[in-house]
Amino acid sequence: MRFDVVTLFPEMFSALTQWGVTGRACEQSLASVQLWNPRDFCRDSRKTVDDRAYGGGPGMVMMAKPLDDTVAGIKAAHRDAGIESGPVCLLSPQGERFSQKIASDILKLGNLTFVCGRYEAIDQRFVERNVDMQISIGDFVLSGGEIPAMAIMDAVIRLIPGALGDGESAAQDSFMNGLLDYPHYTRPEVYENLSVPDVLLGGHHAKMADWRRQKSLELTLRLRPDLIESARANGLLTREDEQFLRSL
Ligand code: 4G3
Repeated sequence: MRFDVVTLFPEMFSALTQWGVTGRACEQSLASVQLWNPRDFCRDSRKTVDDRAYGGGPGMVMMAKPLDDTVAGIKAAHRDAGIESGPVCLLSPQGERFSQKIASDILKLGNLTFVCGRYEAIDQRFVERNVDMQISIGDFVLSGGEIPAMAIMDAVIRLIPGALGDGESAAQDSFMNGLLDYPHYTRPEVYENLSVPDVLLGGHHAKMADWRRQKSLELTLRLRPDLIESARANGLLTREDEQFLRSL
């Protein structure tokens, strides 16, 4: 999976590329994150990337030209590398809400370019000429698109076969089955008067699997009933699941 990222703050991405599961995936070349700074595509000596908004108002707007030239540079690099350019995605509160489904769709693309906005906004003519899709990670405003881009890349990289080590499995993750995760415990057996549920100590594997499934269903029904509806619509609930849900 190759990501190209347009950002005024490329150093931020070491949080993704240098640490943990995502860092290892980059090291093993399962994922590659190429960083592109629009300042490097400026022709003026001041390296200007922003200007005041037409119509007035507070805050600056990112200029179309440096961003346009950066995306053109990325597409030229793809051509040189013999890679098919994937879509250009703007991180924006106006975008489609990110989800596990979108993460797996991005993985199938194989290549995606993220544009991370800074300042108040981006010139609309850059958006019209270059942006194929807009994604939001939630209904809130951040100071830039870098953290949303990293959140999305993390979710996608975890899905690359081999990115998770032995004992970690994306298939077991919460949401891969459309439900919330069940509770987890480790040693000690009693902590501050709170015991690990007996069923997890008994070593009866079918019973433990049933308990975990039921806890997932119970928590999801209580906290996110909308996910139960979707799981049902997607055929992810068995007759046993439905019977258990009716018993609650
Ligand atoms: C405004 C994404 C702000 C326009 C980006 C980019 C939140 C999200 C920004 C724009 C962002 C999100 C940068 N804040 N909810 N800030 O995913 O194109």
